[in-house]
Amino acid sequence: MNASAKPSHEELTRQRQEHATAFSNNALPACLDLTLSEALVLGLLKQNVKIIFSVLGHGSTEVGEVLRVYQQAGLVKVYGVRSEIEASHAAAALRWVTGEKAAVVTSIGPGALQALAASLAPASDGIGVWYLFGDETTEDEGFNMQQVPKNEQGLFLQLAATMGRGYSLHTPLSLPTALQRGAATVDHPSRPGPFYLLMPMNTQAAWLPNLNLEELPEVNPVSLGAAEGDYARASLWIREAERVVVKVGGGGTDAAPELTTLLERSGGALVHTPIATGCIPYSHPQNMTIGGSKGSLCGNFAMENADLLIAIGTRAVCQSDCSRTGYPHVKRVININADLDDALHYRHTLALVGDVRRTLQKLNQGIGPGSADKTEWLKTCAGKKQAWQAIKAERECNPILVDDYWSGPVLTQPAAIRIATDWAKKRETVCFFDAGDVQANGFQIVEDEHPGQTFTESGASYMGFAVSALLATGIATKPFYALALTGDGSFSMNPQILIDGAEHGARGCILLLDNGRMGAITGLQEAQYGAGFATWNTVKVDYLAWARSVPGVLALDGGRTPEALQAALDQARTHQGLSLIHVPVYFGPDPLGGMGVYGRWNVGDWCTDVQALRHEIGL
Ligand SMILES: Cc1ncc(C[n+]2csc(CCOP(=O)(O)OP(=O)(O)O)c2C)c(N)n1
Ligand SMILES: [Mg+2]
Repeated sequence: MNASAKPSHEELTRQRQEHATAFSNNALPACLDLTLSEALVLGLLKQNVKIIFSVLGHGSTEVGEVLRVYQQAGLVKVYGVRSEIEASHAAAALRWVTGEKAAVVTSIGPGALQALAASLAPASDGIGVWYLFGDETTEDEGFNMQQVPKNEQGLFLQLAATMGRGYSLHTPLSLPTALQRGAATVDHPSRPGPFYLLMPMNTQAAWLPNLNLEELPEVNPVSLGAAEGDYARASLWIREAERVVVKVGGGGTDAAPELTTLLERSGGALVHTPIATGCIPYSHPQNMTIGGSKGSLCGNFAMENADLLIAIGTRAVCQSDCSRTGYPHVKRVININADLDDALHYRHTLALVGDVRRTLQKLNQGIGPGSADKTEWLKTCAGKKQAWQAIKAERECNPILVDDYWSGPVLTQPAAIRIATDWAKKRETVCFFDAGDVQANGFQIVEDEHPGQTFTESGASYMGFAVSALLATGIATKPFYALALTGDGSFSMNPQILIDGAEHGARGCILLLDNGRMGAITGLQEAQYGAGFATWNTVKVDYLAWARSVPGVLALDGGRTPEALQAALDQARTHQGLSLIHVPVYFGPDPLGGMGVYGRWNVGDWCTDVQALRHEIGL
């Protein structure tokens, strides 16, 4: 095929339409004349990236124009939204819940920086998302508006590459390599993450004559194998231990059968991180539920008293191991992780580096049935789980407290969350949790029987994630219904969802638990310094009026009793689109207003003691 010069605008559009049709019919020629932006879109399509969340700007109009033509041809679907943060959260939620890939397309500068900030969520939770950011021109003719205002090169790339992996399309023909790096990041077999493709404004429209399309990478699924390791020694350690705790993080969420066998064969008590809720059924007698800085009575008991830790797919975030003070009596660690650094995190470790499920299968074989009897340990743990259930039941029986801000009796957060999550469970509704007390009470309360019931963005704990995640519900190839449990603080960070959710067919309900404050932080301030500061408002916002102002959004008062909340949830579910239920909730010193704290945390004025303990333990 003869390479041509770049054609006129009309001809370019016609050619793009022709390419799109040929792509649909699997009839593209081996080589094409096209712009870098079109090649990029074709490359993403070859990677199965068809969903785009965007806030376009002057830094991304060229790629936007290609997307317009490709959307007309039915190959991509572009959702123009009102905040890059919301766009990023929606893309992350879509991948997390359904596995479908998406790209976030922004302009240069503030738009890219907002998306970069939000990408802390997929970076922390291990979710593969593409980011396409407009970037400064490569000829350095002078400052570009919105670039980082320094006379230096590639500063956005430096920023992005600090968060994840990035690539600048500085040289157009590096595109195939850029796409391959992106695929390896976004589809990484054990720890996917965000990939940032920086698109300089002057290369987006660069003409690539006769581009060999073979160079654009295919999807290439890769799986890891079981760890090579000393399984005999691991089995011996398990036999010799008296009190085994099995700690499961996000990397262990799809290993229920293997975890169950491990529990049978090791006599261990399982404790999980917030993200791994449902890794085995809550009702399993050896499931001690959540453990960590906030934790639970039984989960933290198991961690506190164990002498052997089997860590599985966890990167030991402060919240989950009490800032490295969570296992004061652990003498040995068996650490199963695909990441070497994570596997070697603790001392006295036997690291098994490989795929979690396959490694567990080998370990289970190694231990064999009937070799470890830890009846006493499991009996004590079961007693603690009973005590934890009693704490929960007490809150269920006392759902209403008198509150200062609301000048009267209102529901407590634990009661409202319990009602809502029970309701969701019965209706196979996915629950997203936003940051704050809502999130912490939430992961203490939920009783998931399998993964995929609760999505609690606890990696970055990014306020506004849950409500923005609702955007994914109507966009997914198989749409789903979801409940976003959020606080007044978190919802106010991303209220765009009301407009974008209505516009793009979200199916879900925002359950807004309003305590007129950023309660989690007031709570911390009071616990550490005896006084809250700058974490509340005195104005009472009419959130129902916000919801009512958007056509198609159903606004419901959730009331002040369990019955009223139930009724509102039922009514919300009959609505096809997006709804918002406003529930005033209690904030105050009454222990029935929260679920309690069972662990330690290296923050504020607790640091001296927590750090001293960490060094004393020396794990
Ligand atoms: C974007 C962002 N900013 C700040 C924080 C720190 N932070 C964590 S929870 C929280 C307060 C949450 O308030 P709200 O959503 O009302 O929930 P509540 O604790 O009152 O239940 C803050 C400020 C955060 N996690 N995310
Ligand atoms: Mg609040």
